Amino acid sequence: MVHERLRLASLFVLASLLPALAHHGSGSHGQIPLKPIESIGETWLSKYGQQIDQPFSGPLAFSHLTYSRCLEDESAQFDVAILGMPFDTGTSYRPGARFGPYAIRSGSRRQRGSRGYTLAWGNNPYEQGSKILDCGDVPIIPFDNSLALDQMEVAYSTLLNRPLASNETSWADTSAALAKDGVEHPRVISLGGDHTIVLPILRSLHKVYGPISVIHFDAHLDTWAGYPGTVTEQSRITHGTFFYIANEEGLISNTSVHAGIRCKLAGLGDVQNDESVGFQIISGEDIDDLGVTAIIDTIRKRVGNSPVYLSLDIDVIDPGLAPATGTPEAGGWTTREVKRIIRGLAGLNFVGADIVEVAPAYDHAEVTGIAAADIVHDFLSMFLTQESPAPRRSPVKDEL
Ligand SMILES: *[C@@H]1O[C@H](CO)[C@@H](O)[C@H](O)[C@H]1NC(C)=O
Ligand SMILES: *[C@@H]1O[C@H](CO)[C@@H](O)[C@H](O)[C@H]1NC(C)=O
Ligand SMILES: [Mn+2]
Repeated sequence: MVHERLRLASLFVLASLLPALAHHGSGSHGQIPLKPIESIGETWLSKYGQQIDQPFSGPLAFSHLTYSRCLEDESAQFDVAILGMPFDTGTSYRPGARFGPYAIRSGSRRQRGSRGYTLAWGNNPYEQGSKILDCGDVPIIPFDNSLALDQMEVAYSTLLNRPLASNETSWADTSAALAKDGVEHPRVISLGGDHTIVLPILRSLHKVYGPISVIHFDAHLDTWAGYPGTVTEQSRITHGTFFYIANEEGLISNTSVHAGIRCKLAGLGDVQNDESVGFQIISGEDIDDLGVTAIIDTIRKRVGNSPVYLSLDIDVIDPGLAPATGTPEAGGWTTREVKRIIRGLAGLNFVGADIVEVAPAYDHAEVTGIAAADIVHDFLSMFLTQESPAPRRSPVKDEL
């Protein structure tokens, strides 16, 4: 029976190909025949005109956006900037996240603004009246972390303080009120880089917004006070301690929340320390016992109307679906679950977001880069959609 179906199916495929094959052979009926080059003066432009890049052609910018060296080109204006932070000298285990911005951009090649509509969100973030630019990478020094942290903070502040490209962004109503200077600031989506990059980002955001809440997706707490052997001031700053330092510096508020925690701990002392840093824990297992809706409600309640920063460590996703990361932990959330939770967070007062710890040397078939790029698309939707879409079926005919 199966065999019979296969045979029928292949006959059908063959039958549908025949006209095309015949056409190819004769080169005449129906379609436009390919004209030979008519003169030596014929150029690509005169023959083919302006073409958009194929998904696999063209320079590497996020989602085929304009790539602009915004740090140096002060005339570059945007409402949302994508900024690479290729830094990985704060990692405790496998290095390689300095290639994260490259991998996320590469994973985004099948995305583009003109095909940005998703059924899940019911909109296209590129068509909400905001100007989105790929602002390139910060050229971070790989030999001196104190210098690297300063470079990242200066770069972030440079973009954060650039005037908006337009005043038609969806967040414009509330954000001026949140900023200390009463001015609306652009949003930056940072591509890490190891998780340490969030410390200079929070330092920069604090100057504009004061203490902010953090929604932190991660397998790990990243609130530890230090690692054994980190005796100098600089060595205290790592991808597992930056939130502790951020709290010491008064950068974050005590209404922050983790989502997806499942790493092994030294004991309950780690949890007490985490609380004192300002976090509430939603564990990886909570998704089975509470479900995504309760997780979304918990996060929303915790951060309320405060200015909020979202930081997503790719290791929150199960290593089976996102293997390319420095400190993988078994038993994580699916990409779809993470996307669902993000979709439940629209309308909060987001002041920025990042995705970190993508280390493509450990990837297979780009699965991690593609997942990360897809989540960046969700960040854009989250920033530029006023309210989370209601749970719904795919559009039925009368909705179209
Ligand atoms: C946006 O609004 C601000 C404050 O009202 C104004 O100074 C600025 O020129 C406006 N920018 C654009 C692009 O309209
Ligand atoms: C945060 O700190 C303030 C001031 O100390 C306190 O009133 C509030 O209850 C704390 N909130 C949480 C969620 O711990
Ligand atoms: Mn982390």
